[in-house]
Amino acid sequence: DTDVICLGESMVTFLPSRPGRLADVPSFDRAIGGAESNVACALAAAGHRTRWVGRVGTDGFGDHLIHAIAGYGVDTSAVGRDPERPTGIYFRTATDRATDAHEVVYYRRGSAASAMSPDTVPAAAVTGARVLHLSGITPALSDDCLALMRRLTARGPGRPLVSFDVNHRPGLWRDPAGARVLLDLARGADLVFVGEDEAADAWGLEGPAAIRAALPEPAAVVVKQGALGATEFARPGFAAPATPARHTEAPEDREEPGPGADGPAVHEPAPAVDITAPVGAGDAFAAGYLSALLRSLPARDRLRHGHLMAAAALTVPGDVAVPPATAHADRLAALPDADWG
Ligand code: KDG
Repeated sequence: DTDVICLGESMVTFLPSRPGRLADVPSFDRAIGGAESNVACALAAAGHRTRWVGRVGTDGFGDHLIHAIAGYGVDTSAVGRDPERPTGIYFRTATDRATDAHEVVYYRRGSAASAMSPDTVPAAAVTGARVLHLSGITPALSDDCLALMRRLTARGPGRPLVSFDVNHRPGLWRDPAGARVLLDLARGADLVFVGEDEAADAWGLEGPAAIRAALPEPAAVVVKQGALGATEFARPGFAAPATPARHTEAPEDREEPGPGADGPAVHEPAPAVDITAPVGAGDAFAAGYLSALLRSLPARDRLRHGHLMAAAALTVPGDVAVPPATAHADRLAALPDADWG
């Protein structure tokens, strides 16, 4: 049985050997990226049974991704191989410490993952977990990927808890209605992660309360506020199902949260860290939060575990960070408010 299934495109990532503009960097080191597999790797490293569902070419980059992600303990048996299309790759520059900016160039148009669809991703691959984690990158990849996302976020009996990280990537959307599509998909999820800045850019929504008001359907919405911390809005009793959902039968332990009033919003500040590279921090936050949710921890601890995993990702150059040992993270998350942050 699986705790979490993460579905999305993973890419071989090329990290610059030194700072500077992309035009000037002479060489790159190979690493792995992909928002959803980053979440899967961090969750598996934290001890959760995790599957990554994606699609790669039959090229060496595809071999490497599967090997590297499986190396974190992630089940890669449902990853599709496409002999016609290449594995996506991307290059980026180092983060400029003064401006926080970095350049990213993707080579993923027409990639193997862009051919994910309701036909190429078997239902069995995305069935049988407590949580299904998705992101707003996938629907930007192709019409087929959007159709798959619509299917996976359609409400119905017996589905797992659907977690959705908005991950608005304006550069990937060819459709000007992309931001609107993301709002619709988010409304189909049970748990949404979104950045406060991201919601302002994509939807013109200002502040956590306005974001929650625009997303009333999910049982929980987590607004990430950068260095300030994060705020969770959730219906009373929000929890992950105790056992995997089967699409054929409604899980007995799962109460479908109906629309209703939230419990009190919970805000947790983020601990201060010296940032090496911000890429992957949002994925790590989601992994820390989901890990705590799977362990039935309360809102404060869910947010703190999110912050702790994000801190680990912020302080390494690559997209995936090895999370702190759970026992250590538990000790930090239990600190009194005065000592936290
Ligand atoms: O969140 C980190 C991801 O952005 C990175 O790993 C690459 O998935 C990626 C993307 O599409 O930008």
